[in-house]
Amino acid sequence: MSSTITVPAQHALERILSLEIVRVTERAAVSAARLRGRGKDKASDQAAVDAMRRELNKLPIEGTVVIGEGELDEAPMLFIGEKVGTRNGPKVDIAVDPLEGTILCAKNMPGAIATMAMAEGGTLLNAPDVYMEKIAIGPGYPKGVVQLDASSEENILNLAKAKGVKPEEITACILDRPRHAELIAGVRKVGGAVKLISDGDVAGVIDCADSETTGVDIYLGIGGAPEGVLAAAALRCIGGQMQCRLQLDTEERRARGVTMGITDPRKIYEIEDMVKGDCLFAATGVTTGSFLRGVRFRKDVIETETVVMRSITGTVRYIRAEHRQLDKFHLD
Ligand code: VTB
Repeated sequence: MSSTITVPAQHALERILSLEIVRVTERAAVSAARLRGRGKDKASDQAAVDAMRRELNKLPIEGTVVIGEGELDEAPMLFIGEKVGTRNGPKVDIAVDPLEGTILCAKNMPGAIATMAMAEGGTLLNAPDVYMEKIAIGPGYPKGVVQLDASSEENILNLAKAKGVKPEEITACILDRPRHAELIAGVRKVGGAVKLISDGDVAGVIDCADSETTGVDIYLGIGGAPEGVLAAAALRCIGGQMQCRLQLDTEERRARGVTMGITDPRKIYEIEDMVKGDCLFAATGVTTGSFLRGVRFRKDVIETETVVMRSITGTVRYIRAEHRQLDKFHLD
């Protein structure tokens, strides 16, 4: 007797897209990696943007970039509102950061990635390109154990209690910026450790989801809003908690928020507010980091490592690819 498994059309398509988006971040990562260590952050970013856009336009989707390289007047490509894809497929929202960690790439330092997320049309937060306050932890904790508006002291103590360890065993990942001096002092005051990163807070948030491997339990601090939405998409797939607030602290920023539908400038966003439906997330290593190996250029082969996640099933795949036909790599 044979049985047929019926997969809803929309989901079947989504499954295929989860592999399609791997190509997008792979190509962006390879293009950026060619410029690793050249001290050219803008050029490597541009290379990643070009490659990502070219690949996105091959996908069978009717895509709208909602998190991109910037708002229309400041970004010629992959700007917020740009339409991508063949227009022959589902309506989807796209969030991209073709090169997250441009400086890391320019200096050939660990942790640069090419990343994107895709979600059903109208379900990703349309965030202006401003700063965002963020707090994130991995899965397995009671809801609300850490809070954006609590002090870092309180958050470390509450997290340690929930984890069943001493505060000394908690590590917070924080961007190394003068604006975080108080936050860092608070973590250390109660015995917690701080892992400072120079850039790359998408990876900083993702690291919280696997603290045994990465040694990071909590992400704290102010980073970019686009990176916040991308990180929320990843956590929606693998579990965890996140609270964020856009820094709409000037009239001009509040007005930009309003044009994107943000009427409450002080709103605290949880993962489900930033990524309302099912989503896919992919990231390819440009330089080797905590969870991805960087691009390797061998004699006849280019190797990439990509993680791709799917929220509907929570599946996380690591895809190591060997790319041949190097002469065609830019063209096909
Ligand atoms: C973060 C980080 C980025 O910007 O969002 C950070 O993820 C925040 O901005 O990799 P400042 O650099 O202005 O503090 C990056 O470091 C660079 O885009």
